[in-house]
Amino acid sequence: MARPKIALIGAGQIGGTLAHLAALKELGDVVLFDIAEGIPEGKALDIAESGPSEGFDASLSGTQSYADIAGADVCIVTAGVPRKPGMSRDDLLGINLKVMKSVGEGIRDHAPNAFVICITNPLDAMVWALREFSGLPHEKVCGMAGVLDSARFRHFLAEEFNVSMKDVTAFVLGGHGDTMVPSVRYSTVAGIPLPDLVAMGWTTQEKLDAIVQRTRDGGAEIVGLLKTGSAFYAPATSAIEMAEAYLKDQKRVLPCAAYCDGDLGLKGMYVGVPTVIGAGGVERIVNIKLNKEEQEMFDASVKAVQGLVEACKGIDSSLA
Ligand code: A3D
Repeated sequence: MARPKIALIGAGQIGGTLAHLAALKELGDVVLFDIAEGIPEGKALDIAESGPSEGFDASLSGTQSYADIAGADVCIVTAGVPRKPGMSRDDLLGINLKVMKSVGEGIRDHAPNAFVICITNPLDAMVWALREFSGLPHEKVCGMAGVLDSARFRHFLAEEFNVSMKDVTAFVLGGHGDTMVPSVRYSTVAGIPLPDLVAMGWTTQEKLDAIVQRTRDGGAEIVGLLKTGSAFYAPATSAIEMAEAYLKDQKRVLPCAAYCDGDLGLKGMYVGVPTVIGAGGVERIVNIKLNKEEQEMFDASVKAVQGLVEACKGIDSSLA
């Protein structure tokens, strides 16, 4: 059987890291696409030259032509611009919406059977627009944010409790923005929910609140440190986890920006929810019950995403 084909649209910081990880994990052959001439070709060659030392079998190439992504099984989209210190993700909307149009049309014309994972910000609105421009089935287009936000939450919790992060589960709901909802009640250490751990004296409510806020600000913390761009190692790792779940039909339960139509009380929109990812793409949305406080936070997050989607419709009349 031929190796799967993985198309990476955008060969910047995240795109290059995605290519490296996909090759190291032998997930398939990688095509890096970017409008910047030389960058995808250079990164592809550089990573390919690490193959003999690492001992992976994967071919890597770079291109400026959508024809070269033909037949891709997975497309991961990072094309666009990242934020700089002082910018919010929402400030990127106008410029990245135009990018989603060309990318969506490129995928529609050359890789209509792919499982598409969008990473470009502002995430929830961009994945919605990308789906509209591409016309692919909703279950085959999703956005990466929840896996990353949850990984940040898990990392901070593992540090606080001084336990292995393998034993910490957590998930984050809602839009990938300042209104995201790290779920305390559904996050655990070895199955013990965080509120129980507070009652057991493992941490205090104040410390837990601070970790929740640090998770919400996790992207900005890294932007503030790097100054020239945003996080890329953990975002790439998170998207690879999703791509692997699809390619290997793992049926992983992962939070991602998925199309909700009747799920969690939502009608026809993309937002971060727990999902099952397998060979069918987003095969299922886990319709968890929220308590009053969680529901209020989730509603505020949904409203923020809806505002961005409306802004997209205002900019591009074909989306209205
Ligand atoms: P960067 O290193 O700038 O790479 C973006 C690449 O996109 C550049 O190489 C550009 O040349 C290329 N590009 C621009 N326009 C086009 C186009 N029309 N077609 C193809 N390629 C194009 O950015 P990055 O890799 O650090 O980040 C990429 C995106 O991911 C940004 O929008 C970030 O805000 C976003 N991001 C999202 C998360 C989430 O958790 C959702 C996390 C981190 C970054």
